[in-house]
Amino acid sequence: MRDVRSIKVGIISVFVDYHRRGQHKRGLLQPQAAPFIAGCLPLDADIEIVNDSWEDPDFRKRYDLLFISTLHPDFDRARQLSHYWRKRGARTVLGGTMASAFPKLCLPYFDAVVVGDAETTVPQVFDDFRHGRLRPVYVSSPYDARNVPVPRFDLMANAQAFPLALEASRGCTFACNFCVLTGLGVRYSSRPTRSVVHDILAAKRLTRGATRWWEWHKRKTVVFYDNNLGADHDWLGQLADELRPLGVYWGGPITFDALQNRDLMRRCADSGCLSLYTGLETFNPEALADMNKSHNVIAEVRKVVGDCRKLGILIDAGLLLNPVIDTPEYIRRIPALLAESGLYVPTFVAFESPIPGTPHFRRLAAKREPALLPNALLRDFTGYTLVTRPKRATVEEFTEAYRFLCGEVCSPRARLRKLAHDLPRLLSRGHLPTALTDFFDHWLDVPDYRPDADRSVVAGTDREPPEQHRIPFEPSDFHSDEERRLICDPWPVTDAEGHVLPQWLDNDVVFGAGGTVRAKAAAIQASSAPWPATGTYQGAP
Ligand code: B12
Ligand code: SF4
Repeated sequence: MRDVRSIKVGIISVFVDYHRRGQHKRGLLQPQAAPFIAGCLPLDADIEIVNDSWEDPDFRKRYDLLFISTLHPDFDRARQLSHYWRKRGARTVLGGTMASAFPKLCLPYFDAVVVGDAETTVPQVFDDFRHGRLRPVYVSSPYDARNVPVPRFDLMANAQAFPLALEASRGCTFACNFCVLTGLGVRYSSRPTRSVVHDILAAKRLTRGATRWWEWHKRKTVVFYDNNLGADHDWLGQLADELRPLGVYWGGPITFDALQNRDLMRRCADSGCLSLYTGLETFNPEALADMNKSHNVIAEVRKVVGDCRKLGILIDAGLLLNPVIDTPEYIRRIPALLAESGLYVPTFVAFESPIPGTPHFRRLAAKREPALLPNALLRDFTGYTLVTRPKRATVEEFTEAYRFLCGEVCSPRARLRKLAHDLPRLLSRGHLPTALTDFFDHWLDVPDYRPDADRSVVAGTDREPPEQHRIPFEPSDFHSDEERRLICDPWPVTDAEGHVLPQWLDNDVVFGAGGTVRAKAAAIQASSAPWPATGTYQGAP
């Protein structure tokens, strides 16, 4: 059995720039899986976190045990990183939504794959590794708030804008068709509000040395990384009441029904809430119904945004374009609809992406006529490359309208109009911190999601992300050309006609009612057949 302190542990949150510029994304939201996983490990373990969206990994480093977290479209890079470090002696463990949805596909490229949550699995993985008995698949136990560790806020404090970052609940009560959570199984649990407060105080302590004197915002701002802070209105009200004495500012994601609850919003505002993000998705009722997102009420958007602003809460919203329902005419009207609602600038505009494993994906895959575009690669499923065939326009018309929309809503004019609209209203009511947040969000930290001119933004033909070739492999890292291909070539999802490849239809729902892990998921055994079936990749020694 190895001594805990002698094991060099790495945790990488993989990132590929979905605008395909090969840039880092030092925005306000950073992946929090790594500090969370670190919190599940012994306190005296030797742990290093690499936040790939903030900075490149140091390829000279050596690890004994490497945890890798990835979303679906970043999986090509996750596979490459795993191979690189396996060749250099590490054992690698994959977790996250892609691993949970498709463990059997992932397994050949990692030493172990984790299905579900980190709390109960990571300690087992670590213990098994110490004893030299790492198993291929680990499946989490049902969510239990008592198992949630204090994240190691200290280990990523320098690689994110707001280090006081944590989850207060897990899951969501809704079941939007496009959502990865729906694909994994609808579940929701909240933590006792006191333990959330406990973690915030711990975060302040742990990050004390990691901020400079002028970075007061880092010490005073809490960002919740929940899927939906407002799934239980009573609980959120209670959390707000408990946050109030802390004197912090806070923000997080929330569903529209909670924004409509005026009393709840007042309690949130009184407790320091400055901004809330909501998945508005669309102004098109037909598209909303198609997404199964009936909790959004389009006719109420202007009122809700205005009411929250009066309380000093800034509402940010993301938009999705539904290629099956939306028309170019509708897309071109969006800037006017955004202005009418008082939103002006959305957090992002993306194509509704049928992420493999979701109900939306399965529904499109089941169509007799291919509903997806030909030669779509897994890396195309970011929302910033079109993968669904538009139904009411040609691909060119649809992508043209998308480019027009991005140009309009990212323009300095749209941002100035937003600030000219909001700032007098906020300042006249004395909401200075919210006005500053608004200014920061819409002037200083605006992501430019206008696609570069040489991108097609269409699956199968879009520009390659530069990260695809950025791992410094040695020729000796591969036994054969075929092995190099299996590791380095991007994974396809559809064939040359747009039919979904069969391996993407073989996945199971993980979570059952009440957050239980379904028997089928719990019984997943190590796959003996590496994918692709013709491949000979047997894993690095
Ligand atoms: C921060 C964030 C981002 C960040 C960082 C992304 C990242 N890698 O996490 C940025 C801004 C880059 C981002 C972008 C996008 N995101 Co985002 N994002 C989030 C958010 C709000 C928080 C993620 C987080 O840190 N959670 C807290 C940690 C502790 O939990 P967790 O990540 O869920 O991990 C748990 C388990 O999965 C497990 N786990 C995770 N990794 C590992 C690894 C190992 C080894 C183990 C053992 C366990 C494990 O441990 C955790 C506890 O159980 C989530 C919503 C949410 N609340 O999860 C959406 C979410 C992940 N994003 C989502 C989407 C759709 C997007 C966008 C497409 C949105 C858009 N149109 O711009 C883009 C595209 C991303 C891409 N690469 O293609 C989806 C899922 C996408 C997917 N493919 O799985 C989510 C779930 C939101 C939703 N409900 O739809 N996002
Ligand atoms: S409300 Fe958000 S988190 Fe909940 S199912 Fe819909 S998209 Fe997913």
